[in-house]
Amino acid sequence: APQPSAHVAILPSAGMAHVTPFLRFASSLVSFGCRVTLLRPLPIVSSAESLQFSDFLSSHPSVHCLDLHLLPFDPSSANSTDPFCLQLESISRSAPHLLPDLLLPLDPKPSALVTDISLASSVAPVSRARLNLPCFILFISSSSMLSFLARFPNADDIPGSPFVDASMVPPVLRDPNNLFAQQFSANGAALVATDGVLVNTFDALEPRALAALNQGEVLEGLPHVFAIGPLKPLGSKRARAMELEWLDQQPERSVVYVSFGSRTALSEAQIKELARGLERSGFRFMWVVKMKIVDKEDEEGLEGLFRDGFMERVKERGLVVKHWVEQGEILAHRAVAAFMSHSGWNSVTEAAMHGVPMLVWPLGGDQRINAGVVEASGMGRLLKGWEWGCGGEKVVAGEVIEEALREIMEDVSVGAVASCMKDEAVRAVGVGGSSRDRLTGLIEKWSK
Ligand code: BUP
Repeated sequence: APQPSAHVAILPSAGMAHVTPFLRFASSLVSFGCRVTLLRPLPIVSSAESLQFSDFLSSHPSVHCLDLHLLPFDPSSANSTDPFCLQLESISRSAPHLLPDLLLPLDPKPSALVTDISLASSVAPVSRARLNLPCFILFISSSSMLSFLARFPNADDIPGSPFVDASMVPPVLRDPNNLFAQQFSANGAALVATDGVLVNTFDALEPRALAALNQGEVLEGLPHVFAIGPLKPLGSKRARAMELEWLDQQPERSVVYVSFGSRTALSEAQIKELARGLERSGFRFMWVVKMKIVDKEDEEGLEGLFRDGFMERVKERGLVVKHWVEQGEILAHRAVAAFMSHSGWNSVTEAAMHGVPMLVWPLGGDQRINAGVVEASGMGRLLKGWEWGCGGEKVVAGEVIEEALREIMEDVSVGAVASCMKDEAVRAVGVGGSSRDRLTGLIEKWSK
């Protein structure tokens, strides 16, 4: 077959959940012979993101990186204190001014611009009008979330996603004055002005939502939705970490992996109850504790947090860490039996890819809808009694957590579904697989 000559410009936004799938996508494009120009917004909020960009660039020397130096932005002019939300606003305001100077001189010219949904309303119009480039969205959440976004603010009766209802709308989206709610609404409205939406999902995980989106049932005029996932993790060149060595010592399928993602910290009271639940359950566990939203500020040691001897009492069967771990490799490890997660979409796709059943505990944003996808697929369960605020101002008792852990560890049916999901995920991205064929089809289109 002739080598593709597609040249794709990629503009991610802020936060690990956004940057990770973009770099995975860029890596796939490179593996199919595409030329990739990566636009990197600077400065970067978290250390984890900086490190991920630099690791990616050193392992993908053919990728051309252009820095997008964000224009000065007064955070007090935006109604939010969330550092990631503010960064996103800053990228969104700067990108339309900076993109023409960065992209127009490129030779060969890119054939498409792929950007994040959080930048759709600012970037899509510029892409078409000033850059003369088709603009695609790489949607970093579930197809059900895409359907919700397309119909926002209406959350009831979404075709293909019958489990979604108004109670799943995160509190932040119920306040029309909130910056995030305003960004969300503008970006949803911009979907129809894009040339296609690529989603990090696969047919077997969200069959009904994908069908409804592409049959025009969700929103008239919506461009085509391409399920191209699960996007393959980049892999690490670093030395094998201590947590993997620890897992090597544990019996097959015996460990609960606990992590609530890179953005949200549980309250201190909740961290203590979670410790109690894990201890009471008697299961082996690996827990990534996060106490501050931005990693650079997370300096308090674990000793200061657990002063009651918890660490000492569980040291034979529990590993508690506060640093960044290679989650992909942990979920792939034979010792891991279940994943207690906030149901960030990357985490869900990684669990699906490795056939790990999930106990989901949403904390914000798209996570409750993603948790609905997990439940509907059969590969996991929602924490019993869950409601918005659990983990923050509402503290879930250790006994409830203990019970939920027992249920997920002993549920044979979720285990069986998760294991089928793994086979389906492997099939989707393998030769002749649905996700792979869609991506190569797009590359072919971009090569013309
Ligand atoms: Br924490 C952590 N190691 O220690 P999500 C996360 N990750 O590899 P998020 C690690 O970051 P939102 C760690 O594998 C996933 O690819 C993890 O993305 C990786 O949640 C990514 O799961 C996290 O989508 O974002 O970042 O909390 O709240 O927006 O869903």
